Amino acid sequence: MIVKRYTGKTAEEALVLAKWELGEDAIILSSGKARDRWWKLWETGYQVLVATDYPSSKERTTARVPDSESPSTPAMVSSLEETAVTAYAATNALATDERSLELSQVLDLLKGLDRRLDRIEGIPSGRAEEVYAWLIQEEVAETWARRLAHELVDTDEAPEEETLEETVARIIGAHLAPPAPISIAEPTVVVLIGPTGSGKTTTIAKLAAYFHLEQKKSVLLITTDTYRVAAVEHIKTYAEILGVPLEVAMRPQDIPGIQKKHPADVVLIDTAGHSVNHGLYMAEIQTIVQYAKAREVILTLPATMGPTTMVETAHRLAQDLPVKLCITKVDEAHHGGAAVSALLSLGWPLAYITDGQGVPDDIRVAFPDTVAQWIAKGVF
Ligand SMILES: Nc1nc2c(ncn2[C@@H]2O[C@H](COP(=O)(O)OP(=O)(O)O)[C@@H](O)[C@H]2O)c(=O)[nH]1
Ligand SMILES: [Mg+2]
Repeated sequence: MIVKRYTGKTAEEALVLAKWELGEDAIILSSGKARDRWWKLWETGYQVLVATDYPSSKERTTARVPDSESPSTPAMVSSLEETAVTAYAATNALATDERSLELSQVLDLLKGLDRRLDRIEGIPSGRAEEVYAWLIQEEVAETWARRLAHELVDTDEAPEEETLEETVARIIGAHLAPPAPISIAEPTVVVLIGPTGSGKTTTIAKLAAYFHLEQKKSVLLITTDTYRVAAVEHIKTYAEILGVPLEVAMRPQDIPGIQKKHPADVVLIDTAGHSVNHGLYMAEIQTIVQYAKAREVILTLPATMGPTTMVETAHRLAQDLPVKLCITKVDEAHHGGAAVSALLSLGWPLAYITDGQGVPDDIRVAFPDTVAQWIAKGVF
């Protein structure tokens, strides 16, 4: 009897190897994640432990059968292979029809795998691995890098002469929704929320400049950030330069009165940034959105944040509001992978990307191609 271990990227791949070498009568004794780390890129693989009675059935009879009187202990079982031999002997005791059922299940699995392998043949060799390595280097979260690379293996289309950068951009772009910038088809009220220093006030100034100077719309700025010294001065400076009114709302309840006093096509409301653990702030966001009758809530998140913090912060701040995202400071992030991983995990609409401190220029509508190229080429 032969008992052998086969390792592959997936359990199916390991099985095919086993089938090729040991033939179709081979029986799986165990399967699971490989313990060693030989598979460098993917880091983990799968292994199956397989037995066959080739070359001689005589060996079967020599396989050790555990003594039912003395339960096996770790000391008795010196290796995985030894366990396998024991298990194989036990398998022999199964009814023949049970064994053939097991074999037919394995064969079904292998047939499915053969079909999958046919499709894989169309992919340039090693492209999925190259894409995976690229994504990891760009600091895309490991789970997303793995998933995107696997999708590349699963897909039927593999355009010829596509460069690696183009492949990376294509698979990321396919996951991103069309951009969702502020709609000014009718008068609108927009509240910006986000952690401290994430770029709310600067982004408001950029948006105000665009709507007022380029789109020739009437714009009203309201700030509810009365917590920080100089916060009001900050936004006031922009309002004066742009020539748009700015009002300070000491309480959310003041907002409707202010809106009545300054009817405008676009009302942009600035908020203070607090720790997401600050319960009062979370409640205040809700109250501001309600009093302002806001049509849109934009959450600014810096690209310099880690993906996990980004996702957690987004969930905490957004609560159940219909939030659109604005990824700020992409010019400061050495790699775009963290932000893209967070975007992919959240799946929320992305409105804008900001890439500098400059008002009004450093903001753009977040087209999937733009974001994808950021990862693929490190440029916009
Ligand atoms: N590099 C870079 N800096 C930015 C960007 N957006 C905002 N900032 C800077 O980040 C700092 C905090 O911005 P601010 O608008 O005050 O954040 P707020 O606390 O959320 O209102 C300021 O120094 C801004 O100039 C950006 O896209 N890129
Ligand atoms: Mg601010």
